[in-house]
Amino acid sequence: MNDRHYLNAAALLASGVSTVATSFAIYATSGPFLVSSFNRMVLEHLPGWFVSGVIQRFGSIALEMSMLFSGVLLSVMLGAVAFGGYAVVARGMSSRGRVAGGAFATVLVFGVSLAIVGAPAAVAVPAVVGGLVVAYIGGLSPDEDGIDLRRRSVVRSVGAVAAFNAVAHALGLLRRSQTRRTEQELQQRAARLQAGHLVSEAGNAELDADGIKPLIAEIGEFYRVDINPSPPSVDASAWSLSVTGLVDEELDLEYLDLLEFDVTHRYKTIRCLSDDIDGDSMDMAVWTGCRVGDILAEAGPQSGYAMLYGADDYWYSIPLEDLEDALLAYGMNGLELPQEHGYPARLLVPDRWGKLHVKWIEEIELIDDRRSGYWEEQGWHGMGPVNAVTKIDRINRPGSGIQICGHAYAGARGVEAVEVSIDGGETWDEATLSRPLPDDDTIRQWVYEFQPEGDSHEVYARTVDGEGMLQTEERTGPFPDGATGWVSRTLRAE
Ligand SMILES: Nc1nc2c(c(=O)[nH]1)N[C@H]1C(S)=C(S)[C@@H](COP(=O)(O)O)O[C@H]1N2
Ligand SMILES: [Mo]
Repeated sequence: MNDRHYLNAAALLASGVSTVATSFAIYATSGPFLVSSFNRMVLEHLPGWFVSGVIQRFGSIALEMSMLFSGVLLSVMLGAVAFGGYAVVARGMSSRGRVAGGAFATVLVFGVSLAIVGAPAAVAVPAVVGGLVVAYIGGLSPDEDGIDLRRRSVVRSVGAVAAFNAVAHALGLLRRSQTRRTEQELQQRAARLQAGHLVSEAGNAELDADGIKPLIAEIGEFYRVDINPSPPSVDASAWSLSVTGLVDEELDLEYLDLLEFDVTHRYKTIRCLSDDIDGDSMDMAVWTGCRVGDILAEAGPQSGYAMLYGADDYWYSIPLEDLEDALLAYGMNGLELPQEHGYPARLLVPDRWGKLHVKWIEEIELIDDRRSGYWEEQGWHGMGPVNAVTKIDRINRPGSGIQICGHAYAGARGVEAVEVSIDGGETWDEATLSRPLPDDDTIRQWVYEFQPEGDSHEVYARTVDGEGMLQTEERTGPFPDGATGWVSRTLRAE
């Protein structure tokens, strides 16, 4: 290696490290930090059993190690991108070439970082720093007899970059310690990673058909129902969940206290009572949290009913037996529970309509007797299991055939079969289903293909649940008990 090569290698490494250090200085180890996002990507590409195994075996150390590994790998990658871009443009080493090279390197680093983090504002400053550093050091030229470390330009450049990195790392560390980074937070992050794997596993269970609804809804796609136009913003550090009323001992649990209970991940669908047969108010996600039964056991309930209160003045009463196996969720699809879906924590009640899944939950009060709930006051019913529903997502016409695809849900009973009739209900045939997921309360996708005959087909689809019950034929609207009936379409032969 000659001195030119040393300088190039130095430019590459210094640029990559400086980009990452800048991101660290700004975001510490929070979400938009480049290495946090990159580490997630790396771990997602490793097999789930491997990552879960390592995390279970080595706990938080495994996570620190993977962050370190990802940090080094990412620094080298971003440095190579920056240097590559710089070198292509700044060939002649004229000062204009250096500026153009640095600018091009910035654009490339910005693009790659954006692909990793997904938020332009979070990567702009680190990318500019990466471009500046590569132009700064890459623009140095070795003397004829090698790099003279006493030469002022070299000393100045290397010294400035080193000083910058020292300050950036110090800032990042300081901010990290200020953000109350405890063992529990690391545990929580490990839990999120495991949930991320469950999201990928659901992807593997899916059917392959154009326009079919994915099993797991992305957070931005997940339907929302709120009694207010905008969700309450609850500060997790000031928040607590209190368990009050008829209990042996009242509890007041802070956010981090929740992490002391065993972590549970669950695939679960939420369906709104107002969801029509052809409606859109039903989605599934992977939820992370703790069992409400574990919390209740600490409080020692002395009655059979509870009142649930959300921070938005939303309230419901519920029999205690429904609450035992409910989940107090603080994570969704491997991420922190989003504000819209109830941050810091929400309830998820097995086999019940969405309205009972109180978001922004603040208090569980044990009471003597059943009382009503927010939507009951408006005349709605539906305190029992959710109705089965079969939905059509898309009709495809591959070649001369017709392909119908959709998804189906039957609460905790599960979807055993989806039956399709193409002759107005005379005869029925079974659709192909996506692989079942391990939990109750999960959606299955379905696909049915046939060759059209005659002018048109009256198509019906219906679900048989895990207890062998056929979905109700009678068509009713959602109010007040939830919609029933078979979905139908009239398809013309083309
Ligand atoms: N605190 C609170 N919880 C709530 C609601 C609400 O308005 N406030 N809406 C309920 C209704 S009717 C449904 S269907 C679900 C919807 O949950 P999502 O918005 O996360 O999809 O939340 C339930 N929990
Ligand atoms: Mo709802």
